[in-house]
Amino acid sequence: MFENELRATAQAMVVTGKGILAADESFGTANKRFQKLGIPTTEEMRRAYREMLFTTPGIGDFFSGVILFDETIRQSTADGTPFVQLLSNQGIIPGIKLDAGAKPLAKSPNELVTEGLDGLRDRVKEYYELGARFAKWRAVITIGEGIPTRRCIEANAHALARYAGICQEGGLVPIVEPEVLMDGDHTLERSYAVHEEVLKTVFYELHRYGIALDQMVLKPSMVISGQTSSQPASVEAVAQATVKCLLDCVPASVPGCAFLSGGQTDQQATEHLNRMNVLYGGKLPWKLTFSYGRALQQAAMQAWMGKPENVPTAQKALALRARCNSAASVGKYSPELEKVAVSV
Ligand code: 5MM
Repeated sequence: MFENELRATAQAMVVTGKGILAADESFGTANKRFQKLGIPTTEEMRRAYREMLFTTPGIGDFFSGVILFDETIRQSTADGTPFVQLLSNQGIIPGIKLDAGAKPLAKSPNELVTEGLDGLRDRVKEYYELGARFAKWRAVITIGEGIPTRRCIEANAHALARYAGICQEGGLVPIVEPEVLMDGDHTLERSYAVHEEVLKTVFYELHRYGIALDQMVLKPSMVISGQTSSQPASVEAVAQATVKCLLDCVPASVPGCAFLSGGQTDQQATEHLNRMNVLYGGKLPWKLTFSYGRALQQAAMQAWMGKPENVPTAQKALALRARCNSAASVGKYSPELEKVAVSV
């Protein structure tokens, strides 16, 4: 019923030169980030923060979509414009986080499974009526001694596929996000092996559940050495390994891969994406773009600090990251771009 609309939305989400802002931090994550900076953890502060982000002049040139949290999709600017309308007016597609978070997987110490399938059909219907046109579900895979287990990979892939099916039935393009964490001291090769197993399992489950691959977007992590690895991989190695792994695992009918940043520094996330597009842009079956949370927002949040007088500086910080990542999504980023002032 929604097929044409879903196909068009998925294409628009990965349109050339644009990416997705992940602003769907749940209460726990948003409050943790505020607390670190001494920002009060109130509903009004979370609203004011998102208003600062979404009213940044020019973001419609760089963002195709914004992922919202349940609280945020119901909020408005101080002068009463609903956020959904504010984004749509700028040509930005509103999306919604649908998972209920990653919880401990029974009988699998240190592994997580993402919950949120109960009642999902009704929630999809409500969010569609509220104006969302795509959704996100994040599965978390940890690399460590003896993990990830097949049990963990399969449980998460199964949930991703069931979520994606309910989304497509209800008119929301599913972002399928299997995140392999960067935490740990693993090598690039180990990251590759885990990504390959996870992505192959996810696409097997998507197939089993009848998911239309041209009506979804993949949000993968990059194939990268662990944060405490003694052999940190170069930008070139990360770009090559990530694209090779995606070519091995992601069917050509998927319109695009919009990466998460996963704890990389702002500039690392930009450089890795840029290098992939420099090396392979135009030769791949799908677009490679960004769907960053921290790597787009952290400089802006640090500049904002919860103070209205800091809004212009914070918006400049967001606009700078948006512009750099937009350039990276077409292989046109260079570190000099970091120094070119943005006008907001
Ligand atoms: C991995 O997190 C997603 C991408 O963000 P990064 O680029 O910072 O890695 C992000 O969309 C995440 O799912 C949201 O921030 C929501 O997080 P919580 O912890 O609230 O589910």
